[in-house]
Amino acid sequence: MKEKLEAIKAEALAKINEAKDLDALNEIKVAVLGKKGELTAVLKSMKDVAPEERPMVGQMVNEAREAIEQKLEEERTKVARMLRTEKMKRETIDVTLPGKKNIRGHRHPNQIALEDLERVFIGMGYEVVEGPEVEYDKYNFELLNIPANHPAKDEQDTFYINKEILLRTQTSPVQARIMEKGNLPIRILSAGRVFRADEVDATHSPSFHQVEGLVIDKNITMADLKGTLAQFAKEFFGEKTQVKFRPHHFPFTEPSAEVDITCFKCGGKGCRMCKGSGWIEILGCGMVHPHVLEMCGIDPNEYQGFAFGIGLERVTLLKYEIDDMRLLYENDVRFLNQF
Ligand code: 2NL
Repeated sequence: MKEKLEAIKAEALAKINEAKDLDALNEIKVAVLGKKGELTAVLKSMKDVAPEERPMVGQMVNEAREAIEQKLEEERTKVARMLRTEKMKRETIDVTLPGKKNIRGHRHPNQIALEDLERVFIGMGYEVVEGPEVEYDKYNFELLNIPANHPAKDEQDTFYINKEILLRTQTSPVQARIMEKGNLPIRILSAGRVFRADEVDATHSPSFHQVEGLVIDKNITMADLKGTLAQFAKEFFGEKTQVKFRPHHFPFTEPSAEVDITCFKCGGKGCRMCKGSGWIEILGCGMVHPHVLEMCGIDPNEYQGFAFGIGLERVTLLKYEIDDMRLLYENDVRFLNQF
């Protein structure tokens, strides 16, 4: 009996020493001290022990139990401490590591150019207006004197939703709506996205942006248009910038002109920027066609007006000397962060 107890005790203590985690310790406890445990079995067999030896055997069982329990407790503490140390090691924060940078948002170069444009015209008393990108044929074409057989109305050039409804090809419909409302005089800048069924290349996109100006008042002449755009060119491209008006044709203006500015890179001497000519085309403009005024409910004998249209992307590409419009639509932060 004595040897058996010694053997149980020795084996239990050895197993406890080898145990690697709390589960293993618990298993040993159950196997030795549990209801069906080895030591418990010895206690149960006390009835086979001679009565005079029972106290002695009992004491030995108790000693073995205490020794095992004590060892279990020691090991439990050791294992728990070890697990904790490992956990702390795993969760250590290296405060000397460089921090993660937050990537900041960035104004798109188109947006920067737009706000620069708007600032100039707001300074001259213009109000910035916006309108729907999905428009009626009436506002996009009809009221702007673009007849049914005009090539711009071809399905090759315009995205139609149905016969009457389309994606606006210019921002003028916003202005036509305002003229139709009849609150005169008018001095507005209409800016926004426009759509044309173009193939993508370095200078074309099916969706781009236009900024259009419209002034309607009594006694407005071509001189007002020229003075306004000359002032705009100086404020936007630099004090030395000169403008040149070349006769042109638009259905919605008469007379019409295209405006060139002296090259802001070379000052007019001729360089790569202006392709050697010293001039850069910047916008289209003209006196609002009397028929357009009439169709929008304004009496052309009483009121006149001028209008101009600027391609925003074109201005952005010029301003930042970017040679491919597609870069403006890719939203690559490595590109955007440069402006
Ligand atoms: C261009 C030419 C232009 C207009 C836009 C306009 C608007 C109304 C009435 C008359 Cl409501 N005209 N806008 C006039 C002339 C030229 O844009 O080449 N844009 C990029």
